[in-house]
Amino acid sequence: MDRLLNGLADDKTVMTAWASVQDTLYLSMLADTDFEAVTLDMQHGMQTENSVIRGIAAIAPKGKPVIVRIPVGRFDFASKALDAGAHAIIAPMINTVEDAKQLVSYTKYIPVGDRSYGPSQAVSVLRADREGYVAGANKSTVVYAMIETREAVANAEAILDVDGIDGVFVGPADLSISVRQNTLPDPYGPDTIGIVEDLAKAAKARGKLAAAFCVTPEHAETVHKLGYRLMALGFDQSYIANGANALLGGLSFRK
Ligand code: 3PY
Ligand code: MG
Repeated sequence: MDRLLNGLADDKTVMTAWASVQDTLYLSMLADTDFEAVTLDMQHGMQTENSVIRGIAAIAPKGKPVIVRIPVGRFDFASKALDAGAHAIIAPMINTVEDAKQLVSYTKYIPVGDRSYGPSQAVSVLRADREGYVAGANKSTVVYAMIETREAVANAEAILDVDGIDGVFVGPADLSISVRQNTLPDPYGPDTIGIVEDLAKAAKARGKLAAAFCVTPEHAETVHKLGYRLMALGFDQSYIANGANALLGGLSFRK
């Protein structure tokens, strides 16, 4: 049950794929790569409620944890994604303690939150036992608050102090847009890298997790050095284009 937490234990890292494409055949192929987890992105990616439920059912039997990034404020679906067998929720734009408490109320069972009971699909796809799933779910399912605005940065320590928030997830594009008040993102640029560093320290000081979205391997190297241990790297288009172009680029007769 602790598939994601086992991967993160003892300061180990988990690299997650980031999937926008809905097709279950594609998602099951993605689960066969060396990524340790697969994230289904509903906020900017094209995942829908239906594709997330079917995607989890395609990936979970392969033993890889599925993470779901919900659309802004869709805490009801966070609950349902856990019921479908997701191991973690990434909630975008958690800007206040109130946002964080609402998120927790939908995603953690009592006494931490008010998650409603109905884990049949989760126990089926995870091959789990019902009582064990429910007893362990508050620990085995991980809730990340995305910190990606100036307001969220100001409230980050208080958000991390909310019982049931397991960690922060940095959205470097929105964070840079908000901090710089410039619509052109500058992920992990000079205006935000100090904030990114402080967020990891604040999480660590509370025994919580630090995670981040990375477009390039250089981003992942940077945040890994700052203490981040769950990192999303790339997205479908880069997997397909980089893979295809690397194969073609290796052909001497095309040079
Ligand atoms: C951001 O960089 O703002 C994200 O949300 C990553 O997807
Ligand atoms: Mg964002």
